[in-house]
Amino acid sequence: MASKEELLQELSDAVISCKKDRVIAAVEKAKEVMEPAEIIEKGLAAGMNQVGVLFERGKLFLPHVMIAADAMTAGVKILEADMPAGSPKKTMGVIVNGTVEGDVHDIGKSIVSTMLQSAGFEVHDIGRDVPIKNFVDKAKEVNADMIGLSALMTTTLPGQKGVIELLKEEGMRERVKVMVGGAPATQAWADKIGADCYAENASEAVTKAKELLLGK
Ligand code: B12
Repeated sequence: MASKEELLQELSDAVISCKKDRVIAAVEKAKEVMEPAEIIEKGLAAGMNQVGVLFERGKLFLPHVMIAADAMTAGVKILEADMPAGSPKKTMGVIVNGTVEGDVHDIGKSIVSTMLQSAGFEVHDIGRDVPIKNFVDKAKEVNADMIGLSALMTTTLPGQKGVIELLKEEGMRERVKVMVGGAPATQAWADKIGADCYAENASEAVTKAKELLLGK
């Protein structure tokens, strides 16, 4: 029987190989002994980060990244089916989540949505490349308690600030909390733009959302 470390390595290697079948096989094996969050964050996402490094160094090209992303998404889908569907309760909190304008990266954002949902929050995932105004409009429509903003590029980070500014203009900032995330976001950035919190990954997003919205 493979150790946990070996299984995590297998998951990561499978994503780097860009082979969907390999990712699916590794996920099926790992889910016997690990929780979905651990498989995603320590296995699949670790591989995806490595893909990013290889891309940056010119060792992998964009089509590889796209195929690797597709393979990772297939792995996450299997795990989603295993996660408690969570009967979303308005009492836990209503969250609008999306990736900001100009940014099509949505794997991490979608994992955050799934995990928040399975923790019991009512989540409205409004997709990727979402204009600032749409976040605020959706928050009004569903009477949101919090907006989650994902940005994966330094060039799209300012969109997070834009949403906070529009919330202020609309007189909604006191009522709607803002959580930011995505690889280039940091706690310092969150403080700078006046977000309520920053979370590094999906598990932390759940913990912080509970702290912010439920006080625990
Ligand atoms: C996969 C990928 C793609 C895929 C995206 C597929 C998809 N459907 O998402 C494709 C191939 C389409 C792509 C395209 C591009 N990409 Co790209 N991509 C990546 C890559 C390799 C991995 C991202 C990923 O999915 N990681 C795995 C997930 C699980 O992690 P994550 O997204 O970070 O999410 C976790 C946390 O950040 C956090 N989180 C995420 N969102 C949120 C939200 C909230 C509210 C919270 C609390 C937390 C949170 O929780 C998540 C789960 O734990 C990164 C490299 C990297 N290391 O990030 C580059 C990267 C982001 N891409 C990059 C670039 C440049 C591009 C392109 C411009 C390339 C090009 N020349 O065309 C285009 C962008 C097009 C656009 N307008 O958006 C650069 C960005 C550089 C920068 N300026 O900052 C990176 C960093 C690669 C690099 N090193 O150069 N890309």
